[in-house]
Amino acid sequence: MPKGFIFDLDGVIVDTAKYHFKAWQSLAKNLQYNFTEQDNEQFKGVSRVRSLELLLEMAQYKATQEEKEHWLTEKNDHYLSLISNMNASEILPGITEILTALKAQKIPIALGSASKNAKPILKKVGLLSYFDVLVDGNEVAKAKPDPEVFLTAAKGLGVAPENCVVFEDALAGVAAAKAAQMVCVAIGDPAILFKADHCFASTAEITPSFVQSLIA
Ligand code: B16
Ligand code: MG
Repeated sequence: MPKGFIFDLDGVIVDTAKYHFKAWQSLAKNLQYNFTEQDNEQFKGVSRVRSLELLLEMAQYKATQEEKEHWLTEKNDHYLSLISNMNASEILPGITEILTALKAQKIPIALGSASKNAKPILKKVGLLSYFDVLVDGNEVAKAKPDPEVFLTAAKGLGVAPENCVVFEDALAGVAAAKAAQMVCVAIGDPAILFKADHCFASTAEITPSFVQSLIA
């Protein structure tokens, strides 16, 4: 059976969550809201628009459509300035080795991310050429936990969903992968990501033999 591998971006390939956090935090200041790291957990894997809605709920602020559009642009501009100097040193441990091993075995690889900035980030860290298919926030109508992002990626790879393996760090992403009938490898807290088939505390713990067992 041909296999396909699908990777989430933020929290799996690179840790851009810290940059999203800074950008949301400075926006929250305008709303007199003290945005914490704990609040930021709820934003992982969640679209930009939905993240702003969550922030407005937290700050108990009723914004006009115009304000929302202004803040979405402001947040993204700030985020883009924060990631402008990203490079290969920000790739999470073991990820380049996994991608290299898959490529050597001609296993097709896709990105399945909620981010609209996924392609420039992959370019900056030098991983773009590993990916046969990119599905990101620009391509999908329904955000995770809807399975659309991963089903579109599987289609692009030409691999049946049940033969796809998804690497995810967010609760919504794990739910999306399981709704797509895919094998899900989670990175993070097993108590939170318990719906995944396998869970590792960090990417550094994923061994080459484990990756081989997913291919076999
Ligand atoms: P952008 P992922 C997600 O990436 C992030 O986890 C989430 O925090 C962010 O709001 C979302 O992308 C949208 O990102 O503002 O760049 O379009 O984890 O799905 O790779
Ligand atoms: Mg993620």
